[in-house]
Amino acid sequence: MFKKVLIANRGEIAVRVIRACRELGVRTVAVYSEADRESLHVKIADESVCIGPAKSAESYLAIPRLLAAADITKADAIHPGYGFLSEKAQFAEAVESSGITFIGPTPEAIRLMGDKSVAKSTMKAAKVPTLPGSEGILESVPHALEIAEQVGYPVILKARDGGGGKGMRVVRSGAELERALPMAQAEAMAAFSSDAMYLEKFLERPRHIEIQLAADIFGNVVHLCERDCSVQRRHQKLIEEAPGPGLDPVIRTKMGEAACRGAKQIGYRGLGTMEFLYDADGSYYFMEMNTRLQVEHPVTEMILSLDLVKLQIRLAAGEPLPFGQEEVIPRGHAIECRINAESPRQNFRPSPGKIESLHFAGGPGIRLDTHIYSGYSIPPFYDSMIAKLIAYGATREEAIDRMLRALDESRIEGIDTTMEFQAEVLRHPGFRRGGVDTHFLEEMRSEAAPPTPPAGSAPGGAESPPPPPAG
Ligand code: MV4
Repeated sequence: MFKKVLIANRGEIAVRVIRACRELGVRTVAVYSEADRESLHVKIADESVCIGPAKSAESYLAIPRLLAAADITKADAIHPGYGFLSEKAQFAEAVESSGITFIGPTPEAIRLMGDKSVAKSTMKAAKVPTLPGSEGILESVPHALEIAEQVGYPVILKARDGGGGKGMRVVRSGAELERALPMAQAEAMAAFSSDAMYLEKFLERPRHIEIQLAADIFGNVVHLCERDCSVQRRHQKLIEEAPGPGLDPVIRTKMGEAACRGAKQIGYRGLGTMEFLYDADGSYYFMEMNTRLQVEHPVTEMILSLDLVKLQIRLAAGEPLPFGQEEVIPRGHAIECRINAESPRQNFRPSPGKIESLHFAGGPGIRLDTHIYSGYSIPPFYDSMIAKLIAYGATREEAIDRMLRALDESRIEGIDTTMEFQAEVLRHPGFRRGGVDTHFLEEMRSEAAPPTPPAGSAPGGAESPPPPPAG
């Protein structure tokens, strides 16, 4: 096991990783920017190092500064958390070159899955279902038109280096494609410094179902049930749950096995998540793979009574998976609300500032992962997520009721949060019924607050402002 882990992150995930290390008897190093001096992760770590100014590019994204901090504190491993450098192959490489263990997959696996087009063809080769579309990058408008004709409209244009919906365009005709491709390319170029695009069949009303995976260095891979993350706003998840409501156990097993097959194909190790689009008829298609610990990992932890972060650290230290697939038995239901410092009534505008007073709910089945405390000032420079409230119950009904009870009981004064909005979602009959798709939120919002947005607008289209990077 490692002696000392440096956490190259901030906020609730830095706190979460420090907690796992503490339980493993591993010492911890927090790094922080000048804006995060008073952050909880700095207070609870064994040691801390200031790595630069508030701006992420000069602190949490500055590889030489992180490596210097690891060097002076003699850390033997680095945990990247989510966001920031967690999926940068170059960072994993630089860490390993310094003789430090990167708690995550190999740089090769990160690079392979970072190219969404190569990721898709790799998964197709492993017989993981994928949507029909271009094999590789679109070369020209005529090339794109030819493939779209073969596949049949509607199709969706996606950026090779994208993810999270940026540079995506839904296209319903050839004429539209001719106009949309150059625009999507320009958007991708601005966002990712590459205009490489691919195309695939567009599913009108999918659910976002993702499979949690864990792999050791000996080639063992297990699937750890699924999460349903369909409740999203502008590609930002707001509510996640596990297991997926109403998912057929046979399909669950097939999806899990497909995900394991894909992971084995690339020699994957550590924690990872395969995202699927899930159609109403029970068909599912690989979308992308996240090669990091995810924000929503707690819902999986709750239904499996498993500490995923401790598992991740043990796997990175070279330990074998401590259980087999037959021992993975989900029990009960868990829901997570991502509490953001935002004003739902002002189009979810960020609401940083001082927390004047704070009371969080507790009681049966309630868990809170957060770095905030009474008197803490939320800096305006980073992601607006300030806490994750997780409710567990024997049934989905019980989990929903507990979440509503906990949201109602919790008080955060001094800033606006998304809590009331999430309560509204949980009370909605459509959500209670279960199995909502990725359009649920926008429809619910247009029910409540007309006028309705223009119909048929592309996901990840010209909406603004872009959210800051998160998990
Ligand atoms: C799709 C799709 C429908 N068909 N691909 C959005 C984020 C990016 N990772 C992929 N996304 C989508 N890809 C095909 N072929 C619909 C979406 C999508 C979506 C997916 C998951 C969760 C929320 C979403 C919201 C809008 C669109």
